[in-house]
Amino acid sequence: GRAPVTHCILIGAPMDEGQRRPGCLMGPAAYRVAGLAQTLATLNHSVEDRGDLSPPPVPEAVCANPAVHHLPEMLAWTRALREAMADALPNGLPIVMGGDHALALGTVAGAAVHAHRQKRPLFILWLDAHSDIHTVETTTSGNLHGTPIAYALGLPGFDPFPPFPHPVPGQNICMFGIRSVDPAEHAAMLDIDITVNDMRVLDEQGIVAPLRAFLDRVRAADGMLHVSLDVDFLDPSIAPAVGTTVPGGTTFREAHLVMELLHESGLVTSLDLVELNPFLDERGRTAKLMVDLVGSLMGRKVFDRPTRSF
Ligand code: 4U7
Ligand code: MN
Ligand code: MN
Ligand code: MN
Repeated sequence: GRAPVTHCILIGAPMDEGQRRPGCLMGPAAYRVAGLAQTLATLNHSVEDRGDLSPPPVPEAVCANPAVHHLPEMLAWTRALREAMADALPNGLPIVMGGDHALALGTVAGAAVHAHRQKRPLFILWLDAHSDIHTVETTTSGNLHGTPIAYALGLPGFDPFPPFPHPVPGQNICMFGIRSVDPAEHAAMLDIDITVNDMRVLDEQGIVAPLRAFLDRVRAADGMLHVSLDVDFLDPSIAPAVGTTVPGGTTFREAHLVMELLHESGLVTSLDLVELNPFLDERGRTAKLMVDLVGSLMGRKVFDRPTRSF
């Protein structure tokens, strides 16, 4: 049978102030060139491209950690993305084209606002080499792309950010692909009931069992599911266009299998595509791989087995 059509809402977030290597701001353009909208249309989905956000910077923002940089810009992006996400969710499936991972400070907040309005719990699937659970106070790099999980949990240490609208409990957060955790992050995770499927877990158990276990919990709770896909979830040998390469990432087939299982679940309600740095790409291969993964998430199959009617 034909998959039900989804209304996909593309939102561009051309920003790269959440880390120090310029280039992620070209991400939305690269996804458009790589054919994201066409890929979705081919799968019978309707597509609305809302263009790129360009928030004005918030003047005069300061925090106690001298390492933190671009704080006014990050506050502005967080606010703009929270509103864009909360506005889009009632109308379809928002796909936010980043931009570095600091954009999730806003997208997850917007998803939390919407889930609260729907009186449904929010779940987060974090596909990443990193745990991104620093606070504005604990980050030593000062790069806020390493902080969105702590913000979503409602942890202290986020002045001068607005309080996270409706904090997501650790039990509702599941990480996959983890292979780089800083000491302060490790300490934070020991205090929180959060599922950390690091690469060791995936090596031993594979992708399917741990992912199904999480998706079963989302379904049982009638939850909304925000998926945040960091390019560095993938092994750098297949996805070179990223500033923070960490060896030992997921393979082409593991990543596609995650997307295929997510499609089959029918549970995904919003998606971030983050950390693509087109300046570091090789003839667009990472951008194209990310678009292909979205294709699998949205229903493309290797072999679409028809339901037998005879
Ligand atoms: B990404 C790091 F020190 N933990 O805080 C930091 F290892 O969005 C990396 O997952 C953060 O790419 C990576 O700077 C953030 C580092
Ligand atoms: Mn990340
Ligand atoms: Mn990462
Ligand atoms: Mn990164």
